[in-house]
Amino acid sequence: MQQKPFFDAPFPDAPISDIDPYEEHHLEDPREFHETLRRNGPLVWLTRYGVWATGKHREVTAIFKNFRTFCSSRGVGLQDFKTEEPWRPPSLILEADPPEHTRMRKVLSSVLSANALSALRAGFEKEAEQRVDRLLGAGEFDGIQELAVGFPITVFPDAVGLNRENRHFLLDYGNLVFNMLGPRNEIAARAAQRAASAVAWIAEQCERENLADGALGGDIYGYVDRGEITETQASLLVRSLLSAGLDTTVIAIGNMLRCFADHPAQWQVLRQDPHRARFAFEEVLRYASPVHTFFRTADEDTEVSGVPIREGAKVLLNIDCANRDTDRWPDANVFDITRRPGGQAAFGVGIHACVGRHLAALESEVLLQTLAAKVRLIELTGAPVPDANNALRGYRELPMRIEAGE
Ligand code: OVM
Repeated sequence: MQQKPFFDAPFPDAPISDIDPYEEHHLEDPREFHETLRRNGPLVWLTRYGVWATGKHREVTAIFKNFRTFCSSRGVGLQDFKTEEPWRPPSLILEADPPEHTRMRKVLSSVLSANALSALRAGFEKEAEQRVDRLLGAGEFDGIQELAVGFPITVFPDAVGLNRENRHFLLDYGNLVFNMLGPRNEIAARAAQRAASAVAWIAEQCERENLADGALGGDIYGYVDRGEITETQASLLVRSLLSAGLDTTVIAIGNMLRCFADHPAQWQVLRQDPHRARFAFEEVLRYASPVHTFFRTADEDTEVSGVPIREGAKVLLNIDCANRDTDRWPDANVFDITRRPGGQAAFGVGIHACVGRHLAALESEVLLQTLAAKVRLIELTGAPVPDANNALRGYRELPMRIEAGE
């Protein structure tokens, strides 16, 4: 048998663990890893990878906020871009620090502002209604294929301005991007195999001539025309939309369906007052966070909550554990859409907090409101099949049915 790697603790008496959070069973069910993080907190050294890890809300938030010491330009996965070659040209926004990050962020945050997106709502509603009406007569169906994938895979590429062919490549690509944030394990290898044709296809879709006018992709190229960014930068910013924009919302919607199927009383609370959809979505993100892990890299010697961290150290930030931290929310393990889940970390915190969150919220909110208006009951009809991913946590299959009701 192959010897497991072992990285010595960086100082005597450092809290250490040999757990491998990237084993498939931990990715599918993180409770044991979360327990390890809590028991050894606030930071624990993972001997299998030679990285620090935290799942405490306080430390996760503090590290996200401290973007000068804990940089993103050395990669937000397990790999350090300073010593290892990234698998693709780094993202100009995700894998960048100020001041470069700031300029790119400005472009994407105005293209993706709540205001700029409001024109999309009516089209999203129409698509959601047709889809839900069709499923009401369908009996048993797979909630992942029919709703979590089916809805965003139509409205999102339309919003960006992609043409209609080969849209399934978007899922393969997003899946690869997130898996490549972890170790080069079996899961990452399978993702790379599946996405073999997607990588070149994505690069092509990012070119100006393949993007419809009057959609988000074209809006990004508008900044080229005004001399604010280069053509190459625009294509990489479109690549960011395509990398981060689909798999994340697919998983969020899948997790949302599971949350309400498991908590029928909460479904009734929402149906009484569909305007709660926006808060309900935030609570889903807190309770079942789609992105479980991002890393930061210490760019200088520092300390966090008394733990010394050396320059070059990677820190694993376990977002879904932080979002279940009972020091932050005493009833963190209760799914309650009436809470104000302010401070939930699923979109990240600080300068890198999700720039597409308004689009994600719009998609989820429209679907949720449509379901709330037409559906009395959301019910699982079989066991959900988890989808192991090095950075995302969601389902591959969700057998379910929905029942009509005013
Ligand atoms: C990007 C990118 C990729 C993955 C995730 C992400 C969550 C961004 O290419 O910029 O944010």
